[in-house]
Amino acid sequence: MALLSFERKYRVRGGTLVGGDLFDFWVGPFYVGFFGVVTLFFSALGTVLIFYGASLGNTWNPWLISINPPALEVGLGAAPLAEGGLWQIITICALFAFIGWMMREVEIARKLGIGYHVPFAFGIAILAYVTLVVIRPVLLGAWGHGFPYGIFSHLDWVNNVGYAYGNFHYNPAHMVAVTFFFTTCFALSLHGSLVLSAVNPGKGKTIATPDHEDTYFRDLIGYSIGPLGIHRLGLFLALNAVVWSAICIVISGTIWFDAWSSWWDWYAELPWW
Ligand code: BCL
Ligand code: BCL
Ligand code: BPH
Repeated sequence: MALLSFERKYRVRGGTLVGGDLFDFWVGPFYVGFFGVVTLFFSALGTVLIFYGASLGNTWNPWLISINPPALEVGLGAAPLAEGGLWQIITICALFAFIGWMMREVEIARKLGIGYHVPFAFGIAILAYVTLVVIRPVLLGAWGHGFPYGIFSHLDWVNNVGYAYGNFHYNPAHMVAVTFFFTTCFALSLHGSLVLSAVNPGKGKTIATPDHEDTYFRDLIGYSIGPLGIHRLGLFLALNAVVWSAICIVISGTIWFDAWSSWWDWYAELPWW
């Protein structure tokens, strides 16, 4: 990979949050740092435990392997390894691996002197995971409400939890989240295609400028959000998609217990119909 022109100046010590100079080095293209070591350790441990859990189960079929959370009766206590304890330890490993990864992003941003936007955005993804396996289970009083770690089994969990509230599509926060996901794809498809149309015109032709890009959308729909604005909009849409996802699941079973379709009764009961 091509070296950045300023890499010699950039690849110097400093900017770390923890560990001082100790892990302040690169391995090939990868920055290590204290948090790189943290991530590596917990990723490896978590993955090994998944394989150990698989060896206790009855299949090596990758689609079917599943590490299940404890039974609901265990509540918020610790479970024996083979009966949900592995899931609990793997969850802790995953949390440290994800947060370590985010902190490593922070250290890289500090070294480069750029903003913390990427780790912040990843933090929102972590928040969604924490909502699913920590916040909601704690509010409901049992780790058994977390989702199982298996390719197919976690789909069963989504399906079963969905139908526990009737038609989950009626969950208003789920509606907002789904709409944000669709809108994120819409925005990225416009942005990706517009940039390529201007800066990848084909051999021998000159590339166009941001002015061309702005003019394209002004001609088409009367408005262009601009080169900086599109990235703000994109980030806003993507983060909202996940924040509303976290909201839609955390309110299910904690403040709404019924079928989500009956949440809309207030609407049918408005006095003017
Ligand atoms: Mg899921 C699907 C992982 C939470 C609902 N889900 C997927 C698959 C992948 C996965 C196996 C493709 C995802 C993808 O491309 O994302 N899900 C996954 C993980 C978590 C998770 C790792 C997590 O929180 C730690 N999923 C959840 C929660 C639900 C949920 C519980 C709401 C978000 N998920 C669904 C539904 C579907 C999936 C519904 C699908 O239809 C789809 C599928 O086909 O399932 C069979 C975008 C991210 C990327 C493109 C980046 C690359 C990510 C890679 C592909 C992840 C590989 C995970 C690996 C197999 C897990 C083991 C880790 C190792 C031990 C290290
Ligand atoms: Mg729904 C949730 C869309 C139908 C029940 N549903 C969601 C949301 C999303 C969505 C808004 C999941 C995204 C998310 O949370 O990401 N649902 C959606 C759509 C339809 C739909 C578009 C549709 O029909 C067109 N849902 C239904 C039907 C119900 C239903 C009606 C089932 C019958 N739906 C549920 C339930 C849930 C959802 C139940 C949820 O719990 C879920 C939700 O809101 O969860 C919060 C968030 C992202 C994550 C959690 C991923 C976190 C990733 C972590 C931090 C990093 C992983 C790293 C990985 C291990 C590394 C791998 C190794 C490397 C690759 C090397
Ligand atoms: O580095 C990255 O990207 C290149 C970071 C990342 C991000 C980032 C990063 O900077 C950002 C900004 C986002 N994700 C954003 C978002 C969206 C908006 C907030 C949101 C929709 C989303 N990410 C979703 C997802 C999903 C979904 C929808 O399911 C997945 C699967 C991911 N993101 C995945 C990832 C990784 C590719 C990467 C990332 N998002 C973070 C890599 C990382 O944390 O590495 C350290 C950890 C490991 C290498 C492995 C840990 C292993 C565990 C210890 C054991 C496994 C436990 C797990 C719970 C089992 C699950 C089994 C499944 C089958 C269910």
